Amino acid sequence: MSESVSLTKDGEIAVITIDNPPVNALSAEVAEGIRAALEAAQNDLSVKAIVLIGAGRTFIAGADIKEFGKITSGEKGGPELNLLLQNIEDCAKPVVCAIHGTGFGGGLEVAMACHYRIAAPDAQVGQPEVKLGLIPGAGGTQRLPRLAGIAKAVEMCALGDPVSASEALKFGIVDTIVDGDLRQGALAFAREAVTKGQPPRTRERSAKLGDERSNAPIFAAGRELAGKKARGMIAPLRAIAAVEAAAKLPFKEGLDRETELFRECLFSEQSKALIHVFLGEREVSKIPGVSKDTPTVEVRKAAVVGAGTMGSGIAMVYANAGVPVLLKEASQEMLDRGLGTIRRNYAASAERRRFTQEFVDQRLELIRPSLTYDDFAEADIVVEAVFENMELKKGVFSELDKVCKPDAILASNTSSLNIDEIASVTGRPHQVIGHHFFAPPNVMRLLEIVRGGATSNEVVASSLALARKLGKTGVVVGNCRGFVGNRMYAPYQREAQFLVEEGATVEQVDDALYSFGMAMGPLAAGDLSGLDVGWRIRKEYQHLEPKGVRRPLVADRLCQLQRFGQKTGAGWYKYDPSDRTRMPDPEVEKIVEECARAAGIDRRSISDHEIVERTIYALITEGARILEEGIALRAVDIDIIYIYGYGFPAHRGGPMWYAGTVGLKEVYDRIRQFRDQHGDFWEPPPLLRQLAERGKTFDDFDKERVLQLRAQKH
Ligand code: 3H9
Repeated sequence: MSESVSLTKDGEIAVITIDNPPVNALSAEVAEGIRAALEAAQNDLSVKAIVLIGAGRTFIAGADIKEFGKITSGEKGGPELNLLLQNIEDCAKPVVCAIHGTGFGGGLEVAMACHYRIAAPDAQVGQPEVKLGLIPGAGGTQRLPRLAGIAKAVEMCALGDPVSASEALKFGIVDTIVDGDLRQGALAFAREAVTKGQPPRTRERSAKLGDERSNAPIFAAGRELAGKKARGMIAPLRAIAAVEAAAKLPFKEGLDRETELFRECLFSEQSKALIHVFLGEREVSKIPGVSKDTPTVEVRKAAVVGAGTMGSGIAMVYANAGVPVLLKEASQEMLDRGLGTIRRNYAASAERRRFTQEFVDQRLELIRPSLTYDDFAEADIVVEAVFENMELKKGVFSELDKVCKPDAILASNTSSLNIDEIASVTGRPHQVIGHHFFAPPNVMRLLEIVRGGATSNEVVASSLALARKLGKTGVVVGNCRGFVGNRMYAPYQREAQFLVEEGATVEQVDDALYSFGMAMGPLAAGDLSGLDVGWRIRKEYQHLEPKGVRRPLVADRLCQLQRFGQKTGAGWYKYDPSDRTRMPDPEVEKIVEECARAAGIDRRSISDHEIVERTIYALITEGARILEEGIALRAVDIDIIYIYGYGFPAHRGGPMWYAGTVGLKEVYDRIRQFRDQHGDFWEPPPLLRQLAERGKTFDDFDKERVLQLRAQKH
């Protein structure tokens, strides 16, 4: 057949097996292999029924994502999947699809074109295309409503979340669940199917398609939900339009409409950005010196020092992954406060039905409070999460050095301090690493893994494996002030504040960036995390600041007035004490005007466009410096950090990818204008100049980097 598709026989049943590791992606070659195998099975008179099954860990997990770029660049045409699926559906012999692992995207579409579907108990099916900025493009929006009904199809196609085998059975997506050997189950099912006569064709079903009156509220609710859950994204709305076509048009016309909408999405900037994010999320775990064979420490027990907001949240992250964790504080009062926060967070999750009460009780049992370092010798990892102060952290690490076992990982949750300096107080700097979690740690996906000068490859590999176990995306970065995330955040915040001093209102800055797609505007985000945190860090680093350089004035002024943000009821905004509703504060406007007057700034009217350029280009400028210095390995590492740690919109691909969509030359020219207008912060880094002048993007930089890394390996 082909290398990835084989045809075998078991008596009168032909078995088509797809074997395209790691996830049996439906590449053009696999599609051609299935077509040829089907044709051979149809022509074989001794064959009475056909089973389609995947080898390895999963059935087809979707079309081959890596082929999309070739299609949009015109290098390759798309596989003719609709024709293949029609051939399967038209087959006169019953075709039984056996699903295990993840029958996703094109995989579910193939399955729905088969006459029968059986699933392993732990299988999942779904149409996750929207997460890649696409819609199902091989009949998923037309066949799924015919099997599962309009409401379920809208939910699955517009939100992209998978359903379990049992839910798939309940909604008629699969016909039965097979315990035990799936292949044997499929063979038995196929033999039975032979006796049933004309096999059912999904495209001919219409009983679940509803009518205009019953469907209208479903589409309206779907659009509203998609607008909230996937703000700014086109694909979910196009997916609903395609399901709407299934309800209104004959199958063939619905399929044509789906193809039209699929192509619109495929060629969109959003889809290219989201595919970059999908592949990037996997790329970031590829680190020179770290391979599958690098030995790792298996984390069975953990300990956290410090039960503040971060420490308590980190303890929850470990407990949620089933790892027993010691939580140490200096005083009973602080420990009780931390445990109180944990209990409240779990209670809220149980209330929202995110966790069951039983799960919550089990997790709470895993968190053991402590006032001493007793039992720390048992921990495979310790995460220090005390106040952001070097002396304090050094004190903790010299204690840890005394009490922890030699191969324990000693991690600091510092968000900006020098890891090498922290490690220097221990006799084992190779075991020390930064594990920078983001607030709230039990919610945010990012773990910035900070590699010190002496950190061993084993500790880096263990940290990456641990991130996966904890459900986090780990990105390895180098050691510098603020690492990648906070180092870039400083100029972003600086520009947001300068814009306010120069004439924009606080709300205008936040609204402009929210409309751009950020989860929250920078000033509202400052109020949420607490303005005192940055104030303390600024004071700690004051001696390093160059003299005579413009610095934001308002935040320090707010802190001097004890306006630390939401927790004190006032910061950049004021907050309703009953429900923390945010309100503009004329007091702040007065403070801003005073600061601007004192600094001799002529306030002016500022456009939303300038707000986005000044803040986002500040991220890009610092990101380019970080890349140049090798603090981040690839531009995509920065993109992933910003999407999962700072609420950058995934459909814009991260700041470095976004720069390429604007055009690096355009960004570079604008940055030079900003330098002329606003000073040397904006001096464009040489890397940015070189790429811009050569007509390249940061993605081109990454491609070269990946090739260099591969060459080093061989
Ligand atoms: C689609 O189907 C469109 C259709 O409607 C038809 C249109 C005409 N293609 O995630 P992992 C790679 S759109 C190519 O680490 P896990 C992945 O990059 C598609 N490669 O494993 C990685 O490579 P590497 C709809 C793929 O066990 C390796 O496999 N489908 C694909 O944690 C392992 O991946 C989806 O969106 C692919 N489709 O999770 C499903 N999928 O080792 C996307 C994975 O080089 N995939 N790879 O880094 C997933 O959600 C997860 O990969 C899955 C496995 C849950 C399947």
